[in-house]
Order: sequence, then C-alpha cells, then structure tokens
Amino acid sequence: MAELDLDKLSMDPAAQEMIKKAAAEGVETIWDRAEKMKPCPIGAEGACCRICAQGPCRVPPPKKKAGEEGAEEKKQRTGLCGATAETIVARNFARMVAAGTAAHSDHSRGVAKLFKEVALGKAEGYQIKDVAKLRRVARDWDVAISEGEGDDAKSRPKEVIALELAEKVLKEFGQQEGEINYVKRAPKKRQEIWRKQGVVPRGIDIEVVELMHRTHMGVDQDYHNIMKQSTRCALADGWAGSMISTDLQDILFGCPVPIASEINLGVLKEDHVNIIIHGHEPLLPELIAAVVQEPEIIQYAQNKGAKGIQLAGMCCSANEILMRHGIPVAGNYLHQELAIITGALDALVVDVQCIMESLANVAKCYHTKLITTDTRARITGETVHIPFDEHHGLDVARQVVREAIDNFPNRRAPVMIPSVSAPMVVGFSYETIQYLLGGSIRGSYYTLNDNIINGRVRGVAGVVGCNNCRTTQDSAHLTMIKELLKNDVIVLSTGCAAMAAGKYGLLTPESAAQYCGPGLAEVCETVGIPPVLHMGACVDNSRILMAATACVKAGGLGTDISDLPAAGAAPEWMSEKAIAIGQYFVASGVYTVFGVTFPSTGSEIFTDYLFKGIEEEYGGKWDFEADPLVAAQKMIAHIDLKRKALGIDKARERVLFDMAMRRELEAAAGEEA
Ligand code: NFS
Ligand code: SF4
Repeated sequence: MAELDLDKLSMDPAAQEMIKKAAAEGVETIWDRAEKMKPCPIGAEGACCRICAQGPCRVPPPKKKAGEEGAEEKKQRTGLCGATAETIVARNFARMVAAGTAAHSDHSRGVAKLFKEVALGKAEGYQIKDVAKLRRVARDWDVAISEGEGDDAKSRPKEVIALELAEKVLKEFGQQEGEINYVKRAPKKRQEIWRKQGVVPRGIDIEVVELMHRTHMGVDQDYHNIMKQSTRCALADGWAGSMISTDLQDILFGCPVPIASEINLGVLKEDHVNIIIHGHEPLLPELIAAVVQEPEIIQYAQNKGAKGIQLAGMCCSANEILMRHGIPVAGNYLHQELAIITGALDALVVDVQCIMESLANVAKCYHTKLITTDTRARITGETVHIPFDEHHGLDVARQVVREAIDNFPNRRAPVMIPSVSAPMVVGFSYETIQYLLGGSIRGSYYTLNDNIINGRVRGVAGVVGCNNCRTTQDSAHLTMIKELLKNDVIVLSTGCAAMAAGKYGLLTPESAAQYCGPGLAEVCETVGIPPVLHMGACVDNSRILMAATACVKAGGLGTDISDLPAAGAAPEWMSEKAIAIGQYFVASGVYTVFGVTFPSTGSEIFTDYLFKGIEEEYGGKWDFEADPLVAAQKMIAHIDLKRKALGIDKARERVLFDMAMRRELEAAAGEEA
C-alpha cells in the first residue's frame, strides 16, 4: 500500500487514526483505491456518451496547444450519431437529475405506503406521533380535519385523516396530468415563473420516466429542451418527492425540535454492543431505536457479556434518528469503512443509498456483520439479509439487534475506538426555526427577516451535500462555513455537510461567539441557537425550500425566493442526488455553487447556460468553484447584490457601525472601572 498523506485525505483526527490502523492491518479503504485509480477526465466533464452501442463516444473540448494562443481552434468532435457536446453533456446531466429524483422519490413512496398501513392499523410498532403536523399537512392536501358545520363540527379521528391523506399522496406518484400539489406552497411569483416556463411537474414518476425517455439514443437533441425536462423532474423531487417524505416522516415519527447529541467515532463504546444503522430510510431505524431500549433485549446483551447496547447512525439514516431521538452519529459518508476498522462494530445495518460495496470486504477483515435490510439493495458478500417488512417491523428490528448481540463475543483484538467526538444541538425543522425566530404569536419568519433587513444577519446560506474522497474530508465544508459565519451569513445545513459542521463544534450555540461576525453572533446569542442549523437529512432540503418561502411571505425581502439574500452550496458533493437537489434549488431561484468538479465542463455552451442563461429564466443559477474560500466569497458577493437590489445594503453598514461604537464605549467604561 502506498504511503498516504493523512492530512490530505481527511481533516478529521478520528478518520486519520482509523486510516492508519487500516494501513497497519493491510485493510484497503476508499482512499487506497482513489490513489490507484484517477478519475477519467472526459467522463468527469460529462463529455462521454455511452447510451448506445456505437459508442462510447468521447467529445472532450479541443485542447489549446501551448504557444498556439489565438490560433483557430479545431472544431469540437461530435458523437457517431452526430450528437454534439452540448447534447451529450446535457443528457448525462439530465440522467443524474433523473437518478437523484428517483432515489428521493422512491424513498418517499416507501414512507407513503407505510403511512397508509399505519392509518389502517396494520403496521405494528408505528403510530401517528405528530397530530398537529398531520392536521397542517392535511389542510394542504384538502383533506378535511373536522366533520359537521359550525358548533356541531367535531374533529375527525387521526387515523381517518391519515388514511385519506395517504391515498391522496400516493396518487401523486402516478399522477399523469395537472400539477403536483405542493406547487401551491411556493411564492405566487415563483409559481408563475414555473408555469410560464412550462416546467410545473405533473406527477412524480412521469417526470423521471419522461426524462429517461428523452435522453435515450436519438430522442431529445436540443440541450435547452433537455434541461427544461430536467428542471421539471428536479422540481418533482424538491417540491414533491422529498417534501412528501419530510412531511409524512414528521407526522409518523415527530417533527424535530432542538435536541442535544454527539458525533464522531468516539460515540462507539468498547464494552457495549455497537450497532450502526446506515443509509437513508428511517422506517426500520425508528423501530431499532425503540427495540434497543426493551429490557429483555438489554438483558440478552448483558448475558453475552456486554454492558449495554450503543446504537449510532451514519449518513442520512443517522440524521433521521438523530433529529428525532438524539441518537448519536458515528460519522458522515467517508466514515463508513472506518467504523468497521475500529474493530468494535458488531453490526452495520444498511438500507439504501450511499452504501459502499466495499463494506462487505472490510467487514470480512473484522468480526462485523454487514446486515442488508432492503430487498432493493443487496450486497454480494453481505453477512445476512433480513428484509424489512412494515407488517411485522418490530420482529425484524429485534432479529437485527439479536444478530448484533450474538456477534459481541466474536470481537477480535485490536479494538481501537478513537476518543474523538463533539457535542451538538440539532433538530431545526422549518417549524422550529419559525417558532424560535418568529415567535408563536407572529407565526412567521418575521424576526429573521427583521434581522436581515437591519443587517445583523447579512444573508442565509444553505451548505449541504456529501463527502467526496477526491477532496480532503470535511475541509471544504469547514472552510466555506467559517467564512460565511465570519461575514454574518447564517448557515442552514443538511446531510453529510451538517455532520461535518457537527464534528468540529459548529452545531453548538457557544460556537456563535467564536466564529460569527458581530451581527450574527448577537442574534444567535439572543435566540440561543447555533450559527449552523442542522435541518436534517438530504430529503429535508425541502425544509430549506419551506424556510425560504416563509422568508418571502413574512415580507420585506421581495416577492420571490430569487429576491432573498441567499445562496446554496455543496462543496464536497458526489452523488446524483446532489445534482437533482442543485437543479431544484436553481429552478427555485437560488444561486448554487458546487465544488470538486462540475459534470458539464465538456461543453462550454451548455455550461454557459447553467451558469448564466438559466438565471434569466428562473432567477437562480449554477456555479462551480473548487476553492471553498473563493466559493464562500462568491456566495457573499451574491448575497450583497441581492441586498443592494432590495435597498437594504446601507442598513448593514449602519448596524455594524453602531455595534463598533457600542463596543468602544463598553471598552472605555471597562477601562474606567
Ligand atoms: Ni445526501 Fe445523505 Fe451524505 Fe451525500 Fe449520501 S448520505 S442523502 S447523498 S453522501 S449528503
Ligand atoms: Fe455515440 Fe450517439 Fe450512441 Fe451516444 S448516442 S454513444 S453519441 S452514437
């Protein structure tokens, strides 16, 4: 194994420790493979078409030779069928949007199906926890929450409301015409823009299927038209698939409220049975979280010599049970192999998405059982497959936990758990932020808007997305977030980005004083919130859409999402889901910057459309910036531009000036005392 430069691989000391342990034990990790295999430069630019057997056709932009500056460039090649670079790159981009939308929406469909079974009383172990949210969501779907008129009106039983809601929601997946329901949640002006562009999704599945059809060999061969359908598909993700899963999960499992927890590999306990749930769907993890508290199960673990059971999460399954139960997080995407390498992990329980196939091999080097739980996601070399079934979910959960407990006596030396973990406060749903920043009386984002208008808060940034082994783990997230905070930009976060923030203490209220500019620090301290608000899993980016909409509706910041002093970013993205998310943010009016590489640079014309032209249509646009500090500065520049357009740029100068004066006065008073 080649020498690895640890500081280049990850800035996380826990990760570094485990990468070293793996190397010493001859266990291969993603970083070893990344060293051996460089990414294909043509594919990375989106310039390789392999959608028919006459290809793959490669159409990279012609290289300018040194010293040939100004010399006429050779014309860019086309594919065998004549497909231009624009078409090829657009098709590849579109297929990422389709896959990402499919992933979020298939997750959502599963939640909706469970929701129906719960309403019918056929899913043991589940219940409708958040009746208030059920009633709010029911109203949005035109499901009556009470029966009778006037004084005789009485509220309908929650199961009845839920069943009607479930049926309406399930129809949306297969709906063939009309508009998806949540379009009406967006600001009026936004709805008009979508209707004018002809991109309001008709249903969910239809947009994915049509996009796959249109990017088949020889169908849609106009990049702009391909992107139109990509936009419609992405909107079906953000404003339907993802938003539905967030809503229904909140109703079933509880809408998140602030809760304290802990993050990083140090949450594992040597003398406990350690179980990590990893993936994205909270259906089974919710039951596992309940089962590990059953006295018989704990007794069973103690009989095997363990002190107890430690349940932790990874990736977005972790985010789901973290937000609602405070269950600790073992790490983000690039920690999955490393958790096994501790030697202390008795079971890694996976469902769908972002699960590395290599886990099977790594698990074999230790005693860890790799348990797959979803029939859609099997892994060759898995230890055991225990398929989840919502009709007897508790039995499945108990079986999974017993598998882990049975494995505890099989631990082999050397066990090494990095003593690295950080405290955090999470649980900032859209509703919680409304409550904290708007107050229950105003019931809006009024206070936040007020602080944006007076300049204490310069703007809002969504920093989301993955880890990517082609960059230093967490480093881009941290650099970007710190720069934003320093400049009084409050950060909303989800997914692995939020976990990155958590690992280095940015999800604590105390961090506001340390990292924020004076205005943001004051607001965070007054409200008692961290400067980075963890809003949940990646499907919960829909919460950010709702928060942005609430800002528009609270007034004073324009009439559309594109008027807000706001920006989005995914500085360490890797998954197709990230592209779908980026596209629905752009199409919702947000300036969105990605890091690492950008999958469209193979066509200048197409990239130009994404980075510029698209703004004229949707008010938002893409950008690419590999340097996270520069990316943050671009976001701030965009925020300032929007402040200027709103005429609130001067207010900020005044408030900062006042603050500096007050501080000087306080300092002078201090000297006198
Ligand atoms: Ni989002 Fe969550 Fe992480 Fe990326 Fe994967 S876990 S759904 S895709 S890697 S943030
Ligand atoms: Fe080549 Fe056209 Fe086939 Fe793509 S569709 S592989 S560009 S021939």
